[in-house]
Amino acid sequence: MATLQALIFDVDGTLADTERDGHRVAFNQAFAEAGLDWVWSVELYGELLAVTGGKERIRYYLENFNTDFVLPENDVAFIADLHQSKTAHYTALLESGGIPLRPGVKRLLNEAREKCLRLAIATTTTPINVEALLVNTLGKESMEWFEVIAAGDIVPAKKPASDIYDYALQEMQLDADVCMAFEDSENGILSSRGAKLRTIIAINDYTKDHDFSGAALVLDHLGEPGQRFTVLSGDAYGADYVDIALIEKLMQG
Ligand code: XBP
Ligand code: MG
Repeated sequence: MATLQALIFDVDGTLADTERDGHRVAFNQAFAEAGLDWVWSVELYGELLAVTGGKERIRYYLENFNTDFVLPENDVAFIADLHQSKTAHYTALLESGGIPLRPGVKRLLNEAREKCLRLAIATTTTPINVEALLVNTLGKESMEWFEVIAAGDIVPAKKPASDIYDYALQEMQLDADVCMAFEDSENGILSSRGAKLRTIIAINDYTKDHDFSGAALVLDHLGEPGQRFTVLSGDAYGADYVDIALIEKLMQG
C-alpha cells in the first residue's frame, strides 16, 4: 500500500488566483510600455490560457487573435523582451501584496511540514514569479520548504506535457505512487496524470468548465475549518477541508 511522502503543487490558479488580476494585468502593462495597442481582456485571456507559458501565449495570441501584426525578424528576442518586461510588472504587483493565497493553502503546507512530508512545485511560470509569490505570501523562509521548485523553461515542453512533473519526481527520487499533486486546470491535470500522479483539483473561474477526468477529487477550493469546500466530483469521505488525513485516504484509491 502506497504511503504518502510528498505533495507537489502547481502555482498559478492553485496556490493563488494569479491569472486574471496578476499575469493578465502585467502582460497589458508590458504591452502598453512597449507602445503596443494590444489589450488582453478578462474574456480573451480565458481563451489565451489554452496555451501555458507567457512567451508561448504571446505567440499564440499573434498567430490566432492578432494576425495583422507583423513580427520583427528577430521574433524570438522581441517576444522574450516583452515577456521580461511582463515578469518585472508581475513581480512588482506581487510585492505590493496584490494577490493572496487561496483558502487552505497555507494551512495544508503547515500541516505537511509538521508531518515531515516533502514538498515540491511544478509550474510553467517563470522561476522568479514563484519566488515572488512565496516570499510575499508566506515569507522568505518558505523558499526552503520546497525541496524542488520545477518552473518555466527548465523543461522544453510545458504543460500539458508531463515533463515538469517527471522532472520534479526525478529530482526527488520518488515514485508518483507516493505523491499527491494539486492542480487547477485541464492542462495541469493532463501533465500531472501524464506523470501518473494522483491529483486533487481546486477549480477557479477560468477552469470551472475544464475536463478533470482522472482526478482523485475536484473541489471549488481546498477548504478551511469554518469554510467548507464543495465537492464537484469524487469522494471526500465526509471531510470539510483537505488535510493530510483526507489525502491519505485518497491515496488508497
Ligand atoms: C501557468 C501558466 C503561466 C502563467 C504565466 O500555468 O501558463 O504561463 O500564466 O507565467 P500552470 P509566465 O498553472 O498550469 O503552470 O509568463 O512566467 O510564463
Ligand atoms: Mg495552474
